[in-house]
Formats: sequence, C-alpha cells, structure tokens
Amino acid sequence: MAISLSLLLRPQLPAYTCRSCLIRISRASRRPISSKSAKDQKINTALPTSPARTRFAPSPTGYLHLGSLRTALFNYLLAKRTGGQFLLRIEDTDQKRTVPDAEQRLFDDLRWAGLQWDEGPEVGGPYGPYKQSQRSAIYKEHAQSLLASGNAYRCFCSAERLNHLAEHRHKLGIATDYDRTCASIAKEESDDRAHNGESHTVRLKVPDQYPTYKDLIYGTFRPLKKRGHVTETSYEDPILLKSDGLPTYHLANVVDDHLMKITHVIRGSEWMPSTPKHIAMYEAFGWTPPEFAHVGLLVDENGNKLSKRNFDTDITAFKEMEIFPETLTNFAALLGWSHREKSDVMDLQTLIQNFSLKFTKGNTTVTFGKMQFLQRKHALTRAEKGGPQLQEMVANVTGLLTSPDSPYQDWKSIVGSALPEDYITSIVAVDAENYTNANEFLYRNAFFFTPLRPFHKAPPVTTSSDIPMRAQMLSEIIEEDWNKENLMQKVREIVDGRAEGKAGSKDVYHYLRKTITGQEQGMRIFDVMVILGRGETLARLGME
Ligand SMILES: *[C@@H]1O[C@H](CO)[C@@H](O)[C@H](O)[C@H]1NC(C)=O
Ligand SMILES: *[C@@H]1O[C@H](CO)[C@@H](O)[C@H](O)[C@H]1NC(C)=O
Ligand SMILES: *[C@@H]1O[C@H](CO)[C@@H](O)[C@H](O)[C@H]1NC(C)=O
Ligand SMILES: CC(=O)N[C@H]1CO[C@H](CO)[C@@H](O)[C@@H]1O
Repeated sequence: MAISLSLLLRPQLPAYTCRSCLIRISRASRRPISSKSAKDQKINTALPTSPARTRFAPSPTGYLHLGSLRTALFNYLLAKRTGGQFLLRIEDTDQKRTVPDAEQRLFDDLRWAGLQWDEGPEVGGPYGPYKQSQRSAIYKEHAQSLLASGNAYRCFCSAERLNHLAEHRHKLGIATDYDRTCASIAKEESDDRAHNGESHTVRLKVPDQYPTYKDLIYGTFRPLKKRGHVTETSYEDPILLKSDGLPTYHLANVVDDHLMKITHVIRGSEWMPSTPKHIAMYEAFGWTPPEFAHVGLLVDENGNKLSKRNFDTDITAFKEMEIFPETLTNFAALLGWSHREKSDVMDLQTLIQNFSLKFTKGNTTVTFGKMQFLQRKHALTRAEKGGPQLQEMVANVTGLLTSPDSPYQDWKSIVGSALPEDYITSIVAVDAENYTNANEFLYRNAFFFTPLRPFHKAPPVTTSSDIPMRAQMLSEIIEEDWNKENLMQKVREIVDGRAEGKAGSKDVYHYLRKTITGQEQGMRIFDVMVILGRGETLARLGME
C-alpha cells in the first residue's frame, strides 16, 4: 500500500506519536470510569479561579455536527461559568477543502444552539482577525523566529523523496516520520536556497524528550524518552509552514491560542497524540501553554466512531426533527460530562451554573433515547413558562393542522369559531410532557381534530349496561358551567347512582374515554371534555 504525501501532510490527521505515549494514552483511556485509584483522585476537577478564555476553532470544511457542537459547548460553558470569554476562530488554512456555505452555517448553527461567541467573526475583538486565512503574515513571522532560535529548520526535500521515504519506512513497519536530512544544512546555505526561491517547508525540531504536561482529564502525562530505531532514525518534526507559505494546523493553532490568550483548551481525544508536540512548540517559543482537557470520542453502541451513518449528521438533521436547541445542548452536555444534580434536565443557563471539569475518561456511547426524554421534559418547561418558546410550538402545530394538505380536514367543525392557536394551546397545556414534534403531537392527539361519532349510530358492546344512558346526565351541565369541577361532580353522581357504586367507577371512566377519544388510555378525561367543549363531547356520547 502506497503512502501518499498528502496523507503525510494532512494537518487534520494527528501525526505519529512515540509508541510509549500511545500506550499510555490507551491505558489511561481504558481505565474504567468508576475506578477510584489514587491517581484518579489527584485529578483536579475544580474550576479555575480566574476567568477562563476558551475557543471553538472549526474548519469550514464541513458543518457543525453533534461531536463538534459538544466540543464548542464545553468550551462555552467553561468560559461562562468562570466569567470569561468564549472565542470563535475559523481555521480555514485548507482552502481546497473549504465548503462554500460552511462558515455561515457554523455561525447560524452556533447561534441557534445559543452559543454566541464573545470574540470572533462578525463580532470582532481585540485579538483579531479571527480567521486564519487573514493571519498568514503572523504565522510566517513566528516560523521565522523558530528558525532564528534553532528550534525549526527548512526542509528542501522533494515530495518524491518524502513519498519514497515514507513507503520505505512503511514496508519496514516503522513510523513514517522524517529522517532529518535537511536539519544539518548550514544556516547560510539554507538562507541562500530559500532566498533563491527554492521550494521548502519549515519543520519543528522536536526535542528528544517531550515535556511533561498535565491533562485536566487524564492527569500527568510523562512522555518517555524516545529510543531511536536500531537501523533507522526517525523524527516526528512536524511541518509548520507548507511550501506555499501557509501554516499547518500545528503552528497556526499554537500561535493563535497564545496570541488570543486562550487559557483552556477542551478538545477531542484524537488530538492527544499531537499535544506533546504542541507543548514542545510552546516551550520553543518560550510561552506558557494553556491547560488541556481531552474529551473522549462519541461512539455508537458497537464502539464505532459516530459517523454520518449512525447519526453524527450535521445538526440540521436535529433541527428537521424539531429538536429544541435546549434539548440538543442538554443532550450534548451529558455526553462525557457528569454533575451532581438530581435531574439531568438542564437548559443552557442551568448548565452554565452547574458546569465543572468533571469529565469521564474514554469514549462516550451515544444513545438517542435520552434525547426524546429530554425533548419531552423541555417541552413541558416551555408549556409551563409560556412566552415565545411556547408560541413557536403552538404555531408549528397550528401550521400543520390548518395547512391545505392537513390530514385533519374536519378540524373546523370541532374548533368552531375559536382560534385554532387557542385550542392547540389548551391541548399543549395538558399534554406537553408527551410532545416531541408538531407532527407527532397532532397524530397522538388526532381525536381532538377529527369528529368521532362511533357510538351514536351503533351502540357499544355494553348495550346491556346502564352507563351510556346514565352518561346522558352530563348534558345537565349548561355551557357556562362546563368546567372540570362540575364535570367531576357530575361523573361522581353518575358513578354513585349505579348499583355497583364506586366499585363500578372504572367502567364509567373507560366508557367515557373510549367513547370520547376512541382510545384506551391517555390524558385525563376531564381535561379532554373541557377542551372539546360541551357540544362536541355530548355529540360523541350520542346526544346530538
Ligand atoms: C474510542 O473509539 C475509537 C473509534 O472507534 C477507537 O479507535 C478507540 O480505541 C476508542 N478508545 C477507547 C479508549 O475505547
Ligand atoms: C417550527 O418549525 C420550523 C420550520 O419547520 C422549525 O425550524 C422549528 O424548529 C420549529 N420549532 C419548534 C419549536 O418545533
Ligand atoms: C405521556 O406523558 C405522561 C407523563 O410523562 C406519561 O405518564 C404517559 O405515559 C405518556 N403517554 C404516552 C402515550 O406516551
Ligand atoms: C452544584 C451547582 O452549582 N448546582 C446548581 C445547578 O443549577 C441550579 C439551577 O440554576 C442551581 O440551583 C444549583 O445550585
């Protein structure tokens, strides 16, 4: 299998890390979450005592999806919890892979989710520009300073040579790193060749021993000293500037995080292998690195990374399902973060107030059942709070009901002269806890929108029963008195007047429910009778 140069240079792929580092990473992440080893307890989950500056730094090569929303959210919550700032930075150095509308969609989707950034595109800030494509000069200047200090060197190797080297090493089964051929080129020669326009990249000269650092989730990370391969020497020496003069992820990310005064970086654990290199770069610049927290990957029940096929679609899919933004942020927050509250149901403000650095180690399995649970709970909150969020739900249900292709064409005969919005609001008030989206809501409450006359002409199986006849007593309640209290009182009279007395109350309720709603169970029957109104209720009971 040939290893292409593009594979080697692709900035998105974490490059090879010393095997011992990887082993440490995988050991750390395989440790069960519940284990309370002495080492675990040393991990400080306390919040920083000063305001945190965090960032979300997406590439406009795709849309926001569940995994990246979660990363953005954790960074947002940490900044907000500590009274700091949340930055948005667009890492658009890979112009070839840029998707034209991705940037605008990222802005829209983050705002939809409520994650407004304090500094970044469209809002500005003191450390801009916040798009990497507009910062090329800054990266060049910093690469120069590493060249000057001897922490970086120019690499004039051709693509062919590097490809060949990689293939050769691949066959030997060793890391496809660089052999440092160009590291020994004298400074004068290197300067001359560059001056004469010879194509080159700039590489970081990584130290033999990576510095120790402390991950906020995994604890102290001590990369072991690298042992050279017996026959081949291999150096990770990542490329910082590509031959076109544009930075790689490694350089741009480190320079920007420093210049933008980022204090905490919460990112996916796929970046862990690169972190020692990044820390080495901070040291080479003489800078203090930010704190790092690497959160596990989102995986499906089979342990596979979430992909388009198993729902890690861009969040448009959730919008189309009419998942509320507060449901999605609540759901995303619970993927790898834990709290001490009694309830998992939290809106964004509550998440901020409860945020901590209590993350779980290892991958997080995503199951979507929880999302429907949260959606219903947030629907209930919307209904209880009222206001624009409730109005939006009602407007969507009303829109479907009254549309020309509504499956409930007879709704007007029930709603009468009332506004459909008011009618639907009254149903939402008693059934919000079962709301998932407008369409499902209409469907599960179809009996409110379809005139039911099942028993008018054909009496029910309980013909021999006195219940249908006694139920007629409900008509004694006049229009003005048609409310819950009076209905409960009348039904009590119906029950008490029968030979069975209280023992037969179940039969009475069952008859009423079945006749009025056509269903075996559902919301409280008194609520149904009030919402349907006197005329429709009595009609369904055969009293037209
Ligand atoms: C996390 O998931 C990825 C992708 O499926 C997998 O390669 C990795 O081994 C998993 N890590 C752990 C700690 O299970
Ligand atoms: C209402 O409908 C619009 C358009 O389909 C949708 O974008 C929005 O999410 C819906 N809102 C709610 C609360 O269902
Ligand atoms: C509706 O919500 C209530 C309250 O959570 C629940 O008890 C009931 O089972 C739900 N009904 C359906 C049909 O899901
Ligand atoms: C531990 C903690 O901060 N709990 C808070 C979570 O959010 C609720 C609602 O805002 C607060 O009342 C709790 O104190």
